[in-house]
Amino acid sequence: MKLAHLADLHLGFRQYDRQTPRGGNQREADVADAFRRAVDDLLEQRPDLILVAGDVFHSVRPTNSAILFLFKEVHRLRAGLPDTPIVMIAGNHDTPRSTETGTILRLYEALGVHVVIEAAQYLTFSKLDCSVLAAPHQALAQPERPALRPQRGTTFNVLLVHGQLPGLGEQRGTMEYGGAPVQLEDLAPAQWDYVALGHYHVAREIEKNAWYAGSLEYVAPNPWGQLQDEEEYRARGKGYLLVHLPGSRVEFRPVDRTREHIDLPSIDGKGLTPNQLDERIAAHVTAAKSAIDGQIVRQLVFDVPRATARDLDHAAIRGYKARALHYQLDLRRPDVRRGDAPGSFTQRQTLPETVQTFLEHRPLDADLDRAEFVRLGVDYVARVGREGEP
Ligand SMILES: [Mn+2]
Repeated sequence: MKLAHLADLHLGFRQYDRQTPRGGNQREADVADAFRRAVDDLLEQRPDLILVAGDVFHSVRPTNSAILFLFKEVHRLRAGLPDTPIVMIAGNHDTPRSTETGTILRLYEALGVHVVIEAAQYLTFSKLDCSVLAAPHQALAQPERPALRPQRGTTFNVLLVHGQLPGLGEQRGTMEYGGAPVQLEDLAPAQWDYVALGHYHVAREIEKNAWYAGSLEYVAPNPWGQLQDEEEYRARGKGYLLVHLPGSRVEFRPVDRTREHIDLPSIDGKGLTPNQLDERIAAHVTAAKSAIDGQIVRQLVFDVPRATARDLDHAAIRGYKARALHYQLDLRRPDVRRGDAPGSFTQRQTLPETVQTFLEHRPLDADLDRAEFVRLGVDYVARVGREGEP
């Protein structure tokens, strides 16, 4: 049999204030497009079983447009693959803090999706001679973690789980806060035909038969670090996994993205005049391997004194910002130790910086303004800090 393993769709994720012609958030549309392309590919590949390993939505209260979008796409899967069961578990992003809040994921049960939100649950698909133990975030976040072991009433036994294995994404801040910690011994990959993991956003083999599928788009945290993680693991961008059982041969199915993340080569600003730095920045824009227009671009510059930053050609920088979907000129002060990226844990951070990094990644309801939320949080911490001063 052939199963499809998807994870971390983060539908409804929003970023930057660029709008689509219809007035939606452009990045939200990008994330939706990636999933639509994955559905297109699923309809061609015709897996016998589809597993979605949590963080279906970016927030517990997604927008109506995100809810409707998923409804249409699941309906498309149901119509095209009527005999293929779909199993969805909740991740840390779509687990309500109180049970009374309820979860919109239940809506998709109306389309025949098997939705598992709280306790771990065995689902048996007798036609496939396959049983799935679905262990959502909530099940693993309990102090008493359930033993994740197969029942062995079927030929195939698959574990579907949303959790955080130690040691991943620590170097570049690419592991999200708030995941349920899980140990490899808890999962016991040798006991299973396959272990489908969600939570870490980079496709990653843990064991031959245990994988993180990764997200379908460069959603938070730290997409630049995710690119570096991919390079380290020789992962091939974003996509989902097609797993052939028995033997768990894993096939990565890349999913095209609407736009690229372009990390321009970093610049050492030490000793450069504002004019010289302007020239280097401009040269990198010109030399970018694909034009920056419509892309998401970062230019890191180390060792830039405040006065140099002030006297840069801000009109030119505004020009780059207008061309790209997002152009981030990341100027680091001379006293900041070199880290790979913002949010990198190798940097020593002040308390307000730590709070800022945390709040920037904390799951939020869709109707909250994150920039304002972060600003308020950092402001409160800074104020308390000042109160302690003489
Ligand atoms: Mn996630």
